[in-house]
Amino acid sequence: MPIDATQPYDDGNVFAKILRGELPCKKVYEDDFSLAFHDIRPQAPVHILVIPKGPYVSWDDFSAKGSEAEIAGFVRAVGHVAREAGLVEPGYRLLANIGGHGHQEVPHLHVHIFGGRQFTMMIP
Ligand code: DGP
Repeated sequence: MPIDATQPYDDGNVFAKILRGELPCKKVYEDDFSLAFHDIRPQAPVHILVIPKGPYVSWDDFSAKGSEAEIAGFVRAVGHVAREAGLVEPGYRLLANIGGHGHQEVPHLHVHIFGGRQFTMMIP
């Protein structure tokens, strides 16, 4: 079920559990601000999720409340992960779902990195 992006942060969500090491993930990258791991239901040959380590429900509160260091670190992490995955050429897609209309299901900000196939203008 899509979430309400204005809800308070719930530290029982699955990505909070992954961050605390309570659930496993196939990690591809980690630094002070971010963690990246393979999506459990891949929609492309490469489907990686990048999450900030801070307690942010969505892009909305991260962009409003995240520190400059967290935001810069997270943006750099997304680019780094895509480069390391070899996606810059031929290209890739970034996606962040926000709230109900965005069909966000996990209430911890995540950016999807999709690659390894041709995408259309439509969201996959
Ligand atoms: P979204 O609709 O943007 O909230 O997408 C949530 C994504 O998270 C979806 O592609 C599946 C993925 N996902 C959900 N639970 C888990 C999990 O426990 N582990 C991993 N690796 N991915 C998960």
